[in-house]
Amino acid sequence: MAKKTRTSVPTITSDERPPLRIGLIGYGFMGRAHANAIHQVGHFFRGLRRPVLQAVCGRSADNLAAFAKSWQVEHQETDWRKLVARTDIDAVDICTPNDSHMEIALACVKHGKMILCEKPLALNGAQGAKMVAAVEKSKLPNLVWYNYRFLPAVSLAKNIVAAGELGKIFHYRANFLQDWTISADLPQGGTGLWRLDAAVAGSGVTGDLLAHCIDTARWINGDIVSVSAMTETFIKERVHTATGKKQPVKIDDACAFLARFENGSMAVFESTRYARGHKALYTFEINGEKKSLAWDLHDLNRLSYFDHAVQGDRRGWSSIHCTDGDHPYAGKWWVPGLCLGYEHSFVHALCEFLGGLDDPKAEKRYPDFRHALGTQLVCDAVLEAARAGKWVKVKQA
Ligand code: SOE
Repeated sequence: MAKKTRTSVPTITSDERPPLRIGLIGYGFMGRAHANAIHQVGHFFRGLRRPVLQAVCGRSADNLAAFAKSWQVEHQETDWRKLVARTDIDAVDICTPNDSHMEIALACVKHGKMILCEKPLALNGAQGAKMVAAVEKSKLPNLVWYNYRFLPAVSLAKNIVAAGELGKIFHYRANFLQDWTISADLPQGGTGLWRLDAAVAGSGVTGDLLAHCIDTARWINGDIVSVSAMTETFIKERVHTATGKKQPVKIDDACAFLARFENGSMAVFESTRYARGHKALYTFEINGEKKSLAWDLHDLNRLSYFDHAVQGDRRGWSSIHCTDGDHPYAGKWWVPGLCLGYEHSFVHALCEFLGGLDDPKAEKRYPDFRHALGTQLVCDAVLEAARAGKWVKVKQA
């Protein structure tokens, strides 16, 4: 049986603490996912400091007003510097494109705000290291929203591995497959398409998708020490929305890498935006001496489980539907058997962060800036390995 580890189910019951007033920068897809988490968390995870979406910031006043109305946000700003400087805000949630994470985070530290930052931490490890130095010096709580680890089945996989049930781990493999950039007519840059512009995104699938796989892998299986990689940019030029002209595409459309973990296990990771038919297929599998585990985002409540101790004609893969009261987080929602979804991963991330405010010495189940820097350094090493065509040692955070 997996040892039960803490999911920040809070012990403090007083409601007298002041609310945690959050200012959200960015109201796109991630802004909605985070706003939903801020609204939901207190209804299902009681006893936490109550988060309030106090203000929202974005560049288009019309979109901003619509977002504020829909999510009942009292204050609006069109300049992020003003939002960060507000005295009625305790924490800032950064949901902007990657090239602005560092500047905003450093300003947050200056103004004494806690930070919740969308992934990846920054454009690269050098930026990430500056962010880590600043938040650690200030001692301000900080989180990076690597959300998938907070799904019950993924958290259960972590608990099973942490309890040593797999024995020696031999293999880790993960995929994150999409197909939304296959058309050569798709421009690069601008709302929604900044992920194709290397100056804004930092990298392509490596920082956007493999970073999720790396976060989960490092959380469950420990540090990655060396990598060898190949990347490809299938469409070499795209019209840039800023200039209207064709410009070279500098992101990686696809990346496959091999890795060695500190614990001696070996790994294969693959990600692409050119896997026709796949919209967002994140899968991983871990093979140990005694057991194996496998998970698939398209069936996100299930953890597949193989136990070598089961002998004879009953031996085989079984499937745990992680919706029962003793599965991570699940018991706080509905009755056993009813499913959770993608959006719950963000609610659980926030729950862990808020729980950590009450009990800073407890085991941290959420990725802070330092953990996210470790992930960023793996991404940097992967890109360097692909460029150089050789194995690269990963710098440790
Ligand atoms: C890209 O399409 C994307 O939205 C990522 O940016 C997210 O982090 C991932 O969870 C889903 O895909």
